[in-house]
Amino acid sequence: MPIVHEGLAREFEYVTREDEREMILAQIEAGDALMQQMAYSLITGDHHAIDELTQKALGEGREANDILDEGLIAGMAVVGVKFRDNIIFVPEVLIAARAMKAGMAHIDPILSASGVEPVGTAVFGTVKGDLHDIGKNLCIMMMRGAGFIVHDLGVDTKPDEFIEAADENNADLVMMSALLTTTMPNMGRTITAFEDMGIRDEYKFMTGGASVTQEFADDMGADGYGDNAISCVAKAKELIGVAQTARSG
Ligand code: B12
Repeated sequence: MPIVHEGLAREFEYVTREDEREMILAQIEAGDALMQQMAYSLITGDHHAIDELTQKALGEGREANDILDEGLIAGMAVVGVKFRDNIIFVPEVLIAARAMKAGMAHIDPILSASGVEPVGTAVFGTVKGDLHDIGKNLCIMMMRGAGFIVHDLGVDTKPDEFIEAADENNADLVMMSALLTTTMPNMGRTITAFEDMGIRDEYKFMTGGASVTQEFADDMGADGYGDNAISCVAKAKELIGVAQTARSG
């Protein structure tokens, strides 16, 4: 269905990159008016509306997956773009994240009970010395929404903790976030710690965070980098050989 929700149509105009317009529009158009209302409520951070609309959609017998893809993730994709392009800032992102959480609270139990085969397993932490976790949490939420099992290691995560968690959870991906110039090198140190243990090749490493660049990620010896939650999911899927779908955001 084309975009019929006026507010959502206005919000969609913030998506200006041609490739993103195409992908996000496909996600939106896969849904109907109710899904568009959800996407809009997510973008505007109306967590009460998301709470009600998610229950309504489930009550109407819609698939949890569809609600996630066509409503919540479609909305969050627009939020990610607006944030990257400095149209909205941290408070708005946090408010949208709270709305996403309100919807996920109803969807999570259904998805985990449905026995859908997870696409992969990741351990994800903010590196040693760094307490910034907003971006990490956003990435984790999108990764989980895309079907990954993600073990959240929190902030100030030491190399040993990454190693232990990756081993214990039989992870495919080790994902690190860092926002400070002073802590970014700890991503490289973490990879080196895996190398020292002789287990570096058992995992794919991904890095990200506001000041991290592709070049820096390459220098650190990472396998992948993403500059936002959308590319984070897309790259994670690429690295473990999962086909891209609209759901990768
Ligand atoms: C919020 C914030 C804080 C909060 C953190 C709250 C929290 N729970 O996270 C608080 C107030 C605690 C804080 C503290 C500090 N901060 Co601060 N903080 C910020 C701020 C304003 C926003 C960061 C943020 O959350 N952005 C929103 C999220 C969504 O974006 P993001 O983290 O970049 O994540 C996205 C991508 O990068 C990517 N991504 C993130 N991680 C990963 C991982 C992977 C694997 C992938 C693929 C992608 C990916 O996807 C995310 C979603 O799109 C930034 C400024 C800025 N513009 O970045 C400064 C900033 C990062 N802080 C800064 C500083 C200096 C500090 C302090 C040292 C200040 C002080 N003197 O005490 C302390 C350090 C504390 C510590 N040890 O970590 C500097 C860093 C400068 C530098 N280059 O080193 C910045 C850039 C501000 C500035 N311009 O000076 N900070």
